Amino acid sequence: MTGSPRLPPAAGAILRGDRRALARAISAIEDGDPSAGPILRALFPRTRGVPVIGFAGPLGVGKSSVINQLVHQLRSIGRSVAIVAVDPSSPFSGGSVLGDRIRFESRADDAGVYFRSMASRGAAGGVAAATREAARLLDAAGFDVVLVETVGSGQVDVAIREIATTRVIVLVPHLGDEVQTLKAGLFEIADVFCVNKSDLPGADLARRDLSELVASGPRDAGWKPRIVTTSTTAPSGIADLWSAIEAHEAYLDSSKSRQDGERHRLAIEIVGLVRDRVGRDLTVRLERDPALRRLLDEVLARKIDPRTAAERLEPLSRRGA
Ligand SMILES: Nc1nc2c(ncn2[C@@H]2O[C@H](COP(=O)(O)OP(=O)(O)OP(=O)(O)O)[C@@H](O)[C@H]2O)c(=O)[nH]1
Ligand SMILES: [Mg+2]
Repeated sequence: MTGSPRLPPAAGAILRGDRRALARAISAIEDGDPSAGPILRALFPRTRGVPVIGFAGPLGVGKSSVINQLVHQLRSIGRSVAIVAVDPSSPFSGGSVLGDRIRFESRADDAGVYFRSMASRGAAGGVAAATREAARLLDAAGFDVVLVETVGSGQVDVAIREIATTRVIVLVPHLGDEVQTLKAGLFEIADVFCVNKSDLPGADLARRDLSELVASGPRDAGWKPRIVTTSTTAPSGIADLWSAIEAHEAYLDSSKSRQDGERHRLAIEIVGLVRDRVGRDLTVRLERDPALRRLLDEVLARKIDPRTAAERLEPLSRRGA
């Protein structure tokens, strides 16, 4: 497989560990720049399917702090690691909310650590799709593990379902409202619960609440979410967290789940790409194609409603294709 004659130079550079080529390619993905396409295409066969560990949870619970500690842990056992911080660049989320959010330690001297933040400026399919493609480049570039932090909660958190092989939900003692959030969606995506800030009171109680939630979950599931307690101030529990993550990764391998999960994520990705492309084409044609323009005129004149127009648009657009 080596020495493929048509490997684009940027792809070759990424395989050789060139950080600047990697950074440029990720920016191209982020910007929706078509130059990313040939690089992704060339590198896809070189990806190994490394673990992608997603971290989600409410604002300020210590996701970045935990990841920083995990990076130390991974380096101490000789694993290289890439960290992707997903920031949807939404005005409703982001760094200024808490003021004191932790930044990832820059480790420019360590070739085994790479940090990158991702926004969704022009990326096809949004920030989740861009993050997935970036993780793939990081895999091809040789990193052993990819850690993904989603900033904020809601839609982007749920997006880790479509990217990560193991999902860690980070919480703090005094779950209260958070348990409600969990019930509303995060709970069903958790493979590992990390109760962080265990130096604060209430960690044991939080752990017990979570155990009850886990116990009341689906009986026949092959994997019961693990619960670990961590602190990053006087670091503790980080090795346990990594063990829980590795246990889940091992479970994926021992069951058919890794392949099934990958199949499912690939299906979502491919459908998303088609939807994106068809959507873009249709938007252009709706404005230019006379038959499609007439349809839009009818909606404007309140003769038909948008749903009816969508139903008619499908066959009309196919006829013109
Ligand atoms: N007491 C205590 N504070 C912690 C711990 N871990 C993180 N913090 C503090 O919690 C605050 C938020 O930490 P971050 O790591 O930025 O949390 P985050 O979840 O990444 O925050 P966002 O990305 O903004 O959602 C900082 O002030 C940290 O110092 C911990 O184990 N114990
Ligand atoms: Mg953070």
